[in-house]
Amino acid sequence: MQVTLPRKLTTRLLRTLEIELKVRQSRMKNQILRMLTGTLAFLASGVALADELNMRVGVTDISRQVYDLHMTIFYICVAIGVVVFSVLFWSVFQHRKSKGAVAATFHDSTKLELAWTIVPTLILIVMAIPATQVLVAMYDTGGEDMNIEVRGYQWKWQYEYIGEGVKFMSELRTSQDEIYGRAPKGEHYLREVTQPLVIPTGKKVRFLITGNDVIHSWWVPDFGVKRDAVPGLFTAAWAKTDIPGTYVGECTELCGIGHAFMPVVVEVKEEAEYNEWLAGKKLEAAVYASTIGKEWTLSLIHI
Ligand SMILES: [Cu+2]
Repeated sequence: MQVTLPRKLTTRLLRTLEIELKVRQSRMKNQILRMLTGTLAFLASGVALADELNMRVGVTDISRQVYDLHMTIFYICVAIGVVVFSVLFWSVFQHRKSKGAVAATFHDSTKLELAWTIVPTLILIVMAIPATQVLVAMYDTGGEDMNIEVRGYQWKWQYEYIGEGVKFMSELRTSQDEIYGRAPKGEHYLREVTQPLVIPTGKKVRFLITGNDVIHSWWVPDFGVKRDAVPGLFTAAWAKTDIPGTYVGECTELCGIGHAFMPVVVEVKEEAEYNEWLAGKKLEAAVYASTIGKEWTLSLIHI
C-alpha cells in the first residue's frame, strides 16, 4: 500500500531534512577545523619547544659548522625513521589477520641481506664525509694569533697568556650562603667567576688545555669547544669570533666534590678594549712581581 503525503507536509519535511543536513555539515566542518587548528597548534608548540631544546648555534665558525652537521644528521635520521616506520605500519595494516593474511615461511634472502647491509653502510659514509670535514677544521689549531694555557685545578681554572706574563686564577664567585640555601640564589648562580678569561674579537685564540691534579674538561658551548684537561698532557683547541659578549660553560668531567663549582666564563672584547684590559693586567703582574724578594721594613709598612 502506498501512502501519499499531502504536498504541504512533504515540502515541510524536505525542508526540515535540508536544515538538519546543513546543521550537521556545519558541525562537521567546525569539528574538522578544530582538529586542524589543534594539530597545527600542537606542531607549532612542538617546533618552538624543539628550538628551545635544540643545540645552540654558538658564535664561532666551528660552533656553526657543528650545529649544521647536527641538523644534517638529524634530518637524515628523521628521513630513515619515516621510511622504516612507514614500511612497518603499512606491513602491519596490509597483512593483518582479519584480512586473512598467512605468515610466510621463507627465511634467508641473500638480496635482502645484501640490501640492508649495503644501504646503511652507504648512509654512514654519507654521514662521515661532513663529520670528518668538521673534525678536521676543529683540530686545525695552527696559524693562531695568540696562545692561552688553560689549567684545571680542583676546583678552579687557571689562565696563562703565553708570552704576555699574565696569569690568574678564575674561581667561583657565588657565595657559600647561596649554595647552602642561607641566602636567595642570585641571577648568575654558579655561573659567575672572580676573573673571567678575556679574549679579543677577530683573533684565532689557541687554548692549550691541561689538568693539574685530576682530569677536568673545559667546555664553552658557544665556541664549540670541549676538551679534556688531563694532567701531564696538553690538548689544543681554538676559537675565533667577531661577536663580543660573555660566554659561559662548565667543567664536564666529574673531578671531585667541587665539580659543579668551577664554571668557565669567557668575555670576548673588541680588540682596543682587550688591549686596554691586557695592559692593566700586565701592570698588575709587574706590581706583583716587584714585591717578590723585596725586603719589607717597618717604615715601609707605615707608609
Ligand atoms: Cu673539574
